Amino acid sequence: HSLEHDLHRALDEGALELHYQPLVAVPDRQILGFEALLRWRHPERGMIMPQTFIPLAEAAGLIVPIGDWAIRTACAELASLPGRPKLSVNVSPLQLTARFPASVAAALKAAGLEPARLELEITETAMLRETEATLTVLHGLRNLGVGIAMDDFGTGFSSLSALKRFPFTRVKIDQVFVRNLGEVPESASLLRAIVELCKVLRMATTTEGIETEEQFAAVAASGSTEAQGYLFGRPMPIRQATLLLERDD
Ligand code: G
Ligand code: G
Ligand code: MN
Ligand code: NA
Repeated sequence: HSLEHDLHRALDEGALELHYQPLVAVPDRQILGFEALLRWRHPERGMIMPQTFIPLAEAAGLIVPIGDWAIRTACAELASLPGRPKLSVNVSPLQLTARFPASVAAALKAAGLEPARLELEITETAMLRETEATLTVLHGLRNLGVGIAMDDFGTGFSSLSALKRFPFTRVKIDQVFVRNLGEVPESASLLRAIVELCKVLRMATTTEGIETEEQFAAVAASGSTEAQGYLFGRPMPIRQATLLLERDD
């Protein structure tokens, strides 16, 4: 069988699950919330990562039902955690159909999650087009009170002009900037400049991919107020995320 064939059944068979990676405050490391990340527990091939199956889901017309499932499940699982953590969920540009804001509103209502606790992450790709329809959907989400983050900022397609054209409330600064800190001399200044730019545009920042204390110190110096990376926690099942939160208070 092809992986795509199996993916058609994965949702019905309960083979998809979400792992949660902590988002922490800079510099005190308090847990602010979690990013939900999809995993596919394949009966024969073991755990399959989203980089493999999200493109298949997009090509097979399955990204809308899978994406809806991820948002509903993440809202429901997170609503039961103590301390009102926030929740970030990745969204493919193909999910931004006219019915999407109503579907997000229904997920929030069913879970009893306040809209301000939810943020949707979108990578600016060739698929994220600045059409009237896309902008209407994004403004519809903003009107619900949901945040919208530009994911993987600084890679591939992302551009400064996109930051102004789309109603983003947050920028997630790609791991590549943190990776370069030890190697590329101007990288600390570059990180600071991006954070400064986001402040001018009144957008919050999250710096991704922090693995070491040295990297964390540079992120703190940059003025970025939120961080994510293996230093604080890997993506983990909801039960572990709950334990981490209980330990954090
Ligand atoms: O943990 P990691 O390998 O989990 O995730 C890799 C990438 O897969 C993320 O950067 C994200 O863009 C994508 N991804 C993870 N979960 C989802 C999801 O629920 N929906 C979409 N559209 N993409 C996801
Ligand atoms: O949505 P996005 O592409 O930003 O998803 C985050 C991806 O980055 C996930 O695949 C997640 O597992 C991965 N990730 C998160 N923190 C770290 C880190 O500190 N180091 C590395 N190498 N990967 C990370
Ligand atoms: Mn993301
Ligand atoms: Na991403």
